[in-house]
Amino acid sequence: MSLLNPRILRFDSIDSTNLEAMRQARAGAAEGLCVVAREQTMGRGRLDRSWQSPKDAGLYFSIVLRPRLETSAWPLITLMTALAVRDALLRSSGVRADIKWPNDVCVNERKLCGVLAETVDTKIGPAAIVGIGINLKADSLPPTVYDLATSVEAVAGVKPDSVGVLAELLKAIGERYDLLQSPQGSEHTIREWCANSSYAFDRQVRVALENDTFEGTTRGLEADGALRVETAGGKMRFVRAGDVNALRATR
Ligand code: BT5
Repeated sequence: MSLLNPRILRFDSIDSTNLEAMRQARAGAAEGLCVVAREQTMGRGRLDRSWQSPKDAGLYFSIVLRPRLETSAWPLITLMTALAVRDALLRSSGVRADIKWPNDVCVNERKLCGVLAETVDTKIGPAAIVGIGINLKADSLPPTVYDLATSVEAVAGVKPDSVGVLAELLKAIGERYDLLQSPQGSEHTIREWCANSSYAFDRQVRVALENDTFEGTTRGLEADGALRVETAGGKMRFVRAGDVNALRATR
């Protein structure tokens, strides 16, 4: 998918770019429609959590995709997007970021970006709504997330050029999405993810599931993107939803 000339809907303020992209998809929007807002009043994370989205402090972006993928491969869209964000940050701002399973892009264990991929049924078939929030400015993060977040400005030491970040993001999503849908695309995406995430192998983590918490060592990804975690008792568990946190830092 070439995103060199995408259709971008821009808003000064909106509830959530994901919600708007979902509304557009339901109304028949084609693949590649993008929504960008200067501020979100109801920015969303996973599991009904919120994404702090102060005005002009970050990039708040969503895109409508209509993937030609087996349903089992749809979770790879989140991993592909995190890779695209990593590419875009490197090319636009020289920032080297880590990827934390499944949807965080971090620097020094602090969250620089979150990805929220959702699915929606529409008259012309199922769509994936992929939302990306990237903190750009250093001084705008609210106290609630101050300790766990960072921004491109804080990491790069200069004010980021948001137009340049968006341009690289569109390019990187186009490339990574094409690769994911090509023959062997799933395997390729998983290999690339493992090569670019310090969480892929041999990382001591605590996994928080909806009704359970356990610790173990990461052992790569399953074909559908699930994180393999080996417990102290030698049992392999496959994490498909939940939060993963490192027990100690490596980078
Ligand atoms: C995410 O959820 O990280 C997905 C965030 C996706 C945001 C984008 S912005 C454009 C699009 N439109 C939307 O409405 N959403 C998407 P999760 O893994 O559940 O993490 C949420 C948690 O991250 C919160 O509970 C906070 O602890 C933390 N958090 C909230 N705002 C943050 C921020 N600006 N920077 C860093 N961490 C933040």
